[in-house]
Amino acid sequence: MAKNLYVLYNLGTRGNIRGKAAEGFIRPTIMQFFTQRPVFEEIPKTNELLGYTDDLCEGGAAAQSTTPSSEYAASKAFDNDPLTFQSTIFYMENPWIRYDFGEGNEKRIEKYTLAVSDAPGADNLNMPKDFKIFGSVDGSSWVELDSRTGETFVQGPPREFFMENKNHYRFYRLNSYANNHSGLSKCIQIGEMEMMEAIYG
Ligand SMILES: [Ca+2]
Ligand SMILES: [Ca+2]
Repeated sequence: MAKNLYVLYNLGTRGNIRGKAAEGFIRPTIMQFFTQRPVFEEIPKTNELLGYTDDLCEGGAAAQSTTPSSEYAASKAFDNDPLTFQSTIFYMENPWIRYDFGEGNEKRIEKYTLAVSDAPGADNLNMPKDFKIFGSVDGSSWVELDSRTGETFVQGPPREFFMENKNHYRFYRLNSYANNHSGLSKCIQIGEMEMMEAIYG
């Protein structure tokens, strides 16, 4: 289309075309030439980030490295109850917590939140300080998606974390390498963990 317009323009300047040219072809101004030019190139989609979904951790299955008692099961970090929290065994090193979205329910998680429990006995120093997030399609081979060090938490609104992730995974796992205790405690105690997908336009 643009090429045709260009040809018409050239013919017009020579006065060689019939019809309108005979009546006086008006040369388009440069601005008209460009503004009237049809768009012939698809403008690439910008993949603009529009926002994030709500928490998607519903209906899945939680697990963790060790559990002192059912009161502190991994599911307590995904029960939407700020007064409950999961816990791994106090002195066991390198604890982890995992969430399984289920087969056929893979998610491309690019945001997560972590919150200290509001329970009176909750210890914010048992939140993970140095940790990584991994994703997995099968629960056995894991891909590192995010790495954090020196993170601290206080009771109150959840802390938000953002990470780039180009793939859908069924499983997500948080591995803790240290909490904020300097003593014997190696456990993690998370009141609530949420995971969200990014929404692109
Ligand atoms: Ca939730
Ligand atoms: Ca909870």
